Amino acid sequence: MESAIDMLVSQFKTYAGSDGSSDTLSRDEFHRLVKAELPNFVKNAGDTTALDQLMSSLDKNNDGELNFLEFWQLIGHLASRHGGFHQ
Ligand SMILES: [Ca+2]
Ligand SMILES: [Ca+2]
Repeated sequence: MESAIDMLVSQFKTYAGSDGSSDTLSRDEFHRLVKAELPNFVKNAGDTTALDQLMSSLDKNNDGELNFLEFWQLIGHLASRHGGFHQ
């Protein structure tokens, strides 16, 4: 489990670091991450509008960026659904 967390953090940082602020995902960084790393788990991963809506729903402090904890909610939801747990 620790190695899985290491990988998530490392991939988050890789995508988040494309621009000046490496702690958060911008809209473009989020789109790139989902399309490359979560193409099957995220419904409509190729749909720009759907990804914008998904990002807004995760962006709890409405600053237009996703910090790690905001992003983590998505991983939790996807993992839960993938595992067949009740949501
Ligand atoms: Ca960034
Ligand atoms: Ca945010």
